Amino acid sequence: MSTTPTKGFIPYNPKRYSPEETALLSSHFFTLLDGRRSVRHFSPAPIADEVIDNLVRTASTAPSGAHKQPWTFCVVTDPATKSAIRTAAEEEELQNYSGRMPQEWLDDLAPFGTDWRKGFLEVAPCLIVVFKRAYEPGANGTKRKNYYVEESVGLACGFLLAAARHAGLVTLTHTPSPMNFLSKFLQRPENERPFLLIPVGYPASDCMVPDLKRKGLEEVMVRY
Ligand code: IYR
Repeated sequence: MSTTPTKGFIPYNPKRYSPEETALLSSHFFTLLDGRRSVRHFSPAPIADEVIDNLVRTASTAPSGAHKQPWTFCVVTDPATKSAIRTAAEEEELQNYSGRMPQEWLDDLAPFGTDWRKGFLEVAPCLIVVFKRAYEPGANGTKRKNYYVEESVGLACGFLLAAARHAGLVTLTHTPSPMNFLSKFLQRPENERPFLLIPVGYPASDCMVPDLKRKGLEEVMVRY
């Protein structure tokens, strides 16, 4: 059976695996990503530019509404910029942890041992600050629409975390709150809004993570 050629379409024939190979590959990928942990203790060891380029390339392969790719990945390795981001994030987080966050939230975070201090923002060799592009600026101040921006950028960030894990790197999915200061420090245009701040690096040699358990399949999946 052949499909009718359609203008603007090209053939797509990804490698077809046997059922056994498919089972093995799906299991291997699960094991790989099941080993991913959010990390707050980074080694300062640098990451090659080429590696970061590949992580961002991978993120940018994510599906997006009308293929608008409504994201910008700002890669920060400059120590002074990292330091300024840390200071600003800690100023906000100090207020969060000492009054702005309700007790229920603080209680929910207790197992993770987080507090207002964000040393990882300086220690991690690379901060990827992800911006969502609310719209695209057109000629004469017009605005071109983007679609499903949150979903699209969320998917791209997921791809980025998976790519980092695959390369043996660790990440933190960080949302300093509020994070408008990132737009200012990184001089982003009005159409871009900060979405996530993702420190990337190798884990510290004495890195510790909370002893979390993931939900079992029966808790997250319903078959019909
Ligand atoms: N942004 C704060 C608080 C925080 C909130 C959630 I939800 C977390 O999963 C972790 C932290 C902080 O970074 O400490």
